[in-house]
Amino acid sequence: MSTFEKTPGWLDWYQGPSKPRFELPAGSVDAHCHVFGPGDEFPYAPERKYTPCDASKAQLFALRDHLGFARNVIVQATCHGADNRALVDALQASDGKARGVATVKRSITDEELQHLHQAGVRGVRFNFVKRLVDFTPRDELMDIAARIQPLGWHVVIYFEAVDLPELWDFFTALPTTVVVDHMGRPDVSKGVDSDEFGLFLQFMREHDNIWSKVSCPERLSVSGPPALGGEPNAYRDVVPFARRVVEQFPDRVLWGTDWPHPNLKNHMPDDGLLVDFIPHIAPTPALQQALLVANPMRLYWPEEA
Ligand code: 0GY
Repeated sequence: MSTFEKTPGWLDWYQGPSKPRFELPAGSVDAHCHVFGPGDEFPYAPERKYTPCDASKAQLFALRDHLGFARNVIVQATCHGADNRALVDALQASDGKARGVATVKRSITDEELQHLHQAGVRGVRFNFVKRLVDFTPRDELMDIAARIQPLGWHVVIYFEAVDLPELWDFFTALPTTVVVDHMGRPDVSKGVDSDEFGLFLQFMREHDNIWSKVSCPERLSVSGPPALGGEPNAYRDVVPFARRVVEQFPDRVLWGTDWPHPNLKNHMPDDGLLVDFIPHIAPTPALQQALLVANPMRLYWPEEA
């Protein structure tokens, strides 16, 4: 139990997730998840915008095994700022079954980058969601991108759909593979044929270095989860969005649980149900194999892909 006090209203991750009905292909990768602390061992960053509950590496690895994943990609959460110690600790304890995406500052040394690489980091995350981070100047981010490119790393970007027009030129100038978190957070109430989502599809169509995570239906959904014991197709209003991205760009999509689900305000998803969402967005075995195995392996374990 950490001595940090959680943000008021903070929802803890779901205990006792169901066993998914969907059987994941062998070698599946949960390509977006986090560890939080534990705060007493890896203190949360002073500049954080929220204080979470603890979510340890052991708890993440237990969830991986329970759901049937083989590997994880652990993404540095903003509550740890640019202090990647909890991430590195989890990677080093994973027995090669986890790779990471870090947050770094321009001041990072080459030795520190090498240390992260050896631990299993393969990307950096640039966050543009204003409720999560303070502004970082674009020239600083571009410098970081240039530093990590020779390591074969990529850049993960997190932003809201309304901000894509303003960020477009910066994103398309990045010299690496670029992975968008959660489809650029579309407003699903606007519909899959909206100009806003059309712009996102255009963004991917015109730039073949841009990939997308088709994750986080629980974050994007307006219709929400099923009622207890209700129909299994949870978060159905997100299905057309994710399915369109999967079908149009089958070789550039990734999927992740987003465990332990930071900042959800009205419900906490059952991770087993989230896995059951996958066949709705990737309806064929070939699409599932690409989404869950071939694509993440190419990006994070290219030596084994
Ligand atoms: C996510 C989403 C969120 C938070 C973070 O690093 C983070 O704090 O990514 C969010 O609040 O939308 O992908 O975990």
